[in-house]
Amino acid sequence: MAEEKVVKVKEKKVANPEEVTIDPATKQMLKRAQELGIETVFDRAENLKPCNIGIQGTCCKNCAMGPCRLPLTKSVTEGEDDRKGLCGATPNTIAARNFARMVASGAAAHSDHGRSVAEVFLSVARKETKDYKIKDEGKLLAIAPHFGVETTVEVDGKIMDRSIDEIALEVAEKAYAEWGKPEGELYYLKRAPQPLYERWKKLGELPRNIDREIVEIMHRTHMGVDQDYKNLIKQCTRASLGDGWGGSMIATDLQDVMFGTPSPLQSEANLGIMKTDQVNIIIHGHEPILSEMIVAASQTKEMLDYAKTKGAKGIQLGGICCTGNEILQRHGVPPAGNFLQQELAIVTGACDAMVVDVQCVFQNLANVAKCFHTKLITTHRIAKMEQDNVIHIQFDEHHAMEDAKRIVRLAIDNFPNRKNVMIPKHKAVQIAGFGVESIQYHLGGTFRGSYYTLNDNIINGRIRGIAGVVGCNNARTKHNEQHIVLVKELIKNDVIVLSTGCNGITCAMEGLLSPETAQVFCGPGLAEVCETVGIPPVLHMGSCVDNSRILLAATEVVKAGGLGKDICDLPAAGAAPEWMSEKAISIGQYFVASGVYTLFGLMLPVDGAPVFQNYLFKEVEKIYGGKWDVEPDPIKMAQKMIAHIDKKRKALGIDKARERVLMDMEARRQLEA
Ligand code: SF4
Ligand code: MSK
Repeated sequence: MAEEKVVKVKEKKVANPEEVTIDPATKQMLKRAQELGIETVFDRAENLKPCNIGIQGTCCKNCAMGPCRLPLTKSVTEGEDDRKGLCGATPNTIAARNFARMVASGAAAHSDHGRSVAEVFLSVARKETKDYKIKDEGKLLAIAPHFGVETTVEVDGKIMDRSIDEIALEVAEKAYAEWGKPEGELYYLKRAPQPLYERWKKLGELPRNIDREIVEIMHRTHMGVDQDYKNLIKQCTRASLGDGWGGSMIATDLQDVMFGTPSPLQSEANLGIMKTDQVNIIIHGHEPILSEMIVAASQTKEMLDYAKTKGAKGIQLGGICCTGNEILQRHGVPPAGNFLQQELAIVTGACDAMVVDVQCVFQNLANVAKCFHTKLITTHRIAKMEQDNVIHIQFDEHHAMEDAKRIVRLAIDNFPNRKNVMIPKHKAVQIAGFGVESIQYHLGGTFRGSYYTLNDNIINGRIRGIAGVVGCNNARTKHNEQHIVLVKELIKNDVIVLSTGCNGITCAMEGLLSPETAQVFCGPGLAEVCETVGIPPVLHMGSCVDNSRILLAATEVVKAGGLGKDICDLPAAGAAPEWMSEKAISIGQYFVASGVYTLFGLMLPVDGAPVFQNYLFKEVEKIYGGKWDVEPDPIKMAQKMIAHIDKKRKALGIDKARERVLMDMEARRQLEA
């Protein structure tokens, strides 16, 4: 008699909505997903735990003799460390190679985004597309000299302005060549403070072109090539500088030239921005080439009239992740959520189309979309999905508006198919759209044309220092909690926060991007400055590539004077409390190499190689003036950042000024009492 086969199906765990997020809209949608039997990232995180060796950074699979796994065990820490891969690779080599490959991937993602932008800009300059134009001529004129492009010309002894078309074409060609020019160095490196540029030069770490440094990481980390962790980090610096001061910075600048330089504007944030009576189109990914066009298409009378024929009162766009940040900064399109909320935007049942381009897009969106009427549309030739319910509409800048209208029409046609809708009420008002230029306007003034007022307030101690807080969410930690606890602790201690990426969206959702916040959460000095100039204590500066704006803002602070001669002299620090993306590693490395003390939350996959870890966490400071650190506790993270800021204030001789300001405040309080 055949034995009955008993197949034991392991019960899948589900996440507890109260424990995995601090955001009420996320809790509500997660509960709904679970009631409907729809699995999300929060549930998967309960069932799939990270690999204990991978998390230490000491698993090598760079050749077919491996994978060689070298975990840090108790006996290793207590005795002699003789761990080796089959080829003899040490834990330092393996962890450094893995780290370097993360830098390469992150730099490639940012820089390929930049390349797409440069290609479209070249089409604009060559007049090959009618749908994109130069919107900000001033920005073009401002960046042209950095590419060695003259903006004037001498004719018969007279200085004449060159035509915008001529300048645009030369800038476009030079910018595009940055990815593969055969010799020289990247143009934008000279935008850094002079001592920083000289340091990179002396170290022999000036990137030659953007692509080459990424390719060289892949070569060096191939089996049997670079087996010196210090030498590998030198290459990480080259590739990451090619990202921050190269591909990302060019992306930001050319996007500003074509789509407009952001300036402060009001918007909202969170899933509550979606509308029951309008067509909801959620735009997710990173490259604003398409999303800009969808914004334009959705505002045409043709599309609005068409929406009415289907019973909708209008078209509501919402962003997720950084393509959302791009259209927020320039058009005020509200973000519907951050990285971990992407599946939940569909769970509302009100998402008529989700349009995705590149980076940070969950493949599981297709499975969630299957449970609703949502059309999931991929648009980029390099980013498709295998599931059969996904529609691919390949976007081409040569017929951009046509493609965008096709997508918007698809969403409108889908509006009557909605069934079970539940949109959370939660949303918050925000002021976004900050950039190097708008900070100058608000905190510097056009008269002096610099960051004078900001510096003055740092010197007199009202503002204790500057923090760049950026980056993702990560399902391995409570959604949004570390971002918010960290940022609140910083502003409470008079540290102004420059934000990008999903941190910006998180702060917006929690209401930290409104000027009124200053009185509630800030220390007295920062509150006073925010109130006087009418800014929030957290300045949202855009998307992942817009971290380049933070580098340039720091450079402007150096230029304005009184706070040292280099970025590493500034009372400043950086953090990515809930990071998850390889792009964050590239960003971290270029901030460290630019002189910034940079802390990551959760972990950094280097624990399994203590010597290499020590190099990143301590020794590199002697080389670059900045260093890496990891701190999972957001309060301790803030304390470490503040201690660093205070150390820099002391070195600058401005620590006493702050003590005086605080004494004055206290004295005033006592007087009032
Ligand atoms: Fe193992 Fe060396 Fe091959 Fe890596 S490169 S898998 S350590 S043999
Ligand atoms: S989107 S890289 S989750 S910030 Fe730029 Fe957010 Fe991080 Fe993606």
